[in-house]
Amino acid sequence: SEQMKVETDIITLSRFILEEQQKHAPKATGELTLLLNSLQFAFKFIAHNIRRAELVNLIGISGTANVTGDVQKKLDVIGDEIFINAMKSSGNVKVLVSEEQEDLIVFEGGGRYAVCTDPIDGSSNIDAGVSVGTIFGIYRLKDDLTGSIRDVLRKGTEMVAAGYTMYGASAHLMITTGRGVSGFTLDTQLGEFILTLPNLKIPHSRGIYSVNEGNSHYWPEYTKKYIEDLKKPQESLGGKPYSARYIGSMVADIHRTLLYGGIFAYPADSKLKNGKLRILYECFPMAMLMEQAGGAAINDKGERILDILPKGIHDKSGIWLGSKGEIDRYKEYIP
Ligand code: AHM
Ligand code: MG
Repeated sequence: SEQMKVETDIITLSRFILEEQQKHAPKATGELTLLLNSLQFAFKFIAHNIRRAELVNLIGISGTANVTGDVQKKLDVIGDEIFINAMKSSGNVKVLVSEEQEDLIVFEGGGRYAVCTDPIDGSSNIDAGVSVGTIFGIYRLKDDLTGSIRDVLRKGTEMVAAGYTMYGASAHLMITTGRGVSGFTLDTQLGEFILTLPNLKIPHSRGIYSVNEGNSHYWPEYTKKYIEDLKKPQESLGGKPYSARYIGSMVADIHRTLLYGGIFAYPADSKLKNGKLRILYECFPMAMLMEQAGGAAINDKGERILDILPKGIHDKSGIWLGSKGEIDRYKEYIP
């Protein structure tokens, strides 16, 4: 008779979230669970469109510029619309901050949560088929549920969940609700995210650095010195120097860093006084994931990223994150 080796008891994202809630918050209302379900719909829908883009030639300049000044591609607009519609219809989101929207959006009706997102980060890479991703951070609203900027201008430590979905050869979702990091892979046939990396931990150290070295002319001396030293033969690496790896798509660079270890940075410099990456929907979610995976995330002064209090929804910060051992090494150079 025919025999096949089939796993018949897989853990889907929906099952994982329900089981987590039963285990840790049996009296919870289930609103966050519903919100996470709306989120996963947005990820699947965006993944589908990115895949389709090559076929139907969606790629191209849409003619509108987003608030941070870069040229918006059609997929950015589509990703943003998909995200806004999914959050609006979930009924559990009151406030939405998107990289593509200058102002925050306050939805009418209920919802106890605020979501901050970059719907398609790294979109300048799409034409070359490089992986891009959706980054998100979630806050529970403050006591009055009117929904205002106060709900998102908060420290990263106050987030209840954060993560990203990377759209590559497969779609990978990495998520934390403050109890470690779980990794899921989208099975497009089933239409489900399947738990593939339970309780992911980042290696303590690894000889890989990831930074746009084209900006090094503008770096402060201690940053230059740190990177120069990484290029010298390392005793800890059997006499080899560090390897450089930079994709230029944050989600892809962070995904590799989480899995293999190393350090990723977008430093502040004399031109980009606060770096390039946005606090609410780029730095905070990645910092929470890193910490929950056993790594660390700091700014150029060595201060913890999650302790920053943003003053505006699109504020930026220099950022260094990755393996604990690598962050500690960088810290030794900070004057
Ligand atoms: P975007 O939000 O406009 O896509 O820009 C963010 C991206 C990140 O994904 C990436 O880490 C960074 O910009 C790369 O910047 P650079 O090209 O300056 O190295
Ligand atoms: Mg972006």
